[in-house]
Amino acid sequence: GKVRAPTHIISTISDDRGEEPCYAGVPMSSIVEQGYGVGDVISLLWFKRSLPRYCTHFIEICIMLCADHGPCVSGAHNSIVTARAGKDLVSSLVSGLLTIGPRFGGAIDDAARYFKDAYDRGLTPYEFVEDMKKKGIRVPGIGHRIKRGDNRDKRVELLQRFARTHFPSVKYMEYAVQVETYTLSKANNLVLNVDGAIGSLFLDLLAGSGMFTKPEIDEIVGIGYLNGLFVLARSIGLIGHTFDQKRLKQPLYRHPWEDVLYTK
Ligand code: Q5B
Repeated sequence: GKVRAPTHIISTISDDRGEEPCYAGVPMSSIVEQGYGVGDVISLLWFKRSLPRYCTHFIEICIMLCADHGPCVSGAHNSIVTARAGKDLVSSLVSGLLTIGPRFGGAIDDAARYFKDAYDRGLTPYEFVEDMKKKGIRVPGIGHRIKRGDNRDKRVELLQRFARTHFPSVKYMEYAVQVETYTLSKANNLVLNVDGAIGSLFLDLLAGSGMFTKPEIDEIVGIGYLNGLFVLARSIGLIGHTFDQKRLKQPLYRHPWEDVLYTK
């Protein structure tokens, strides 16, 4: 019989060999004609399944409200400086993206990991936070540079309101809120931030939708899919900041001496 040459790549999410590209087996004509949105496309290409409308709507809300947070945040600042140095779109974009990490925007996966572990082990918020403190680890998803207990992040409220209305269960999110109540009793800046809200609510989506098995949830949380939401969303804003600087013909950026503490 025929001997198949060994392949060097395995791919399971898309196929462009036929008349039209397919995402997780769904042809492009269905995607367009049935009015799929970007949440559905993410479901197909990241999770390899069609998710219920409330899940894809939630994904789209995450994308919309993480798309930008003004010119002063780390990512936008880098993109602006890079664009003003005369670099191209891709360079400006990636220079902003490279700031996404454990302190800025890239705490979603760790928030999901730590909240899931603590909730599943039945730790009280007090035990969880104090245990993290003993280990010298900041609670991912908690804390913000400008948001405070008396100046909450509206984005977090919007996500919570949507989930309380549409999700079958919000047990992980309610746990994160209890953690926030405890951390706020320690310091006023230790609010549940947008990373923590998305991390905890995505756990609720995974566990409550009935679309994922327990091993699949563990794999998604273990691999770390969720920072991808912030990376994807914030790319929209970083591209916008790059175009803005070029449109405004802004000169090379140089930081003022007065704003540097020169010391030995
Ligand atoms: N402390 C976010 O810190 C920030 C603590 C904590 C226990 C914590 C910090 C943090 C975890 C990572 C995280 C996502 C670096 C943030 C985002 C997107 C964004 C951004 C934007 C957008 C802020 C003062 C005291 C110290 C600390 C203690 C702080 N956080 N303790 N657990 N989590 N969070 N990142 O204000 O005793 O004085 O030494 O790492 O979730 O990135 O808008 O900017 O859309 O673009 O610099 O919203 O919270 O505070 O470092 O001066 O700390 O609080 O140990 O205690 P800050 P620090 P002490 S959302």
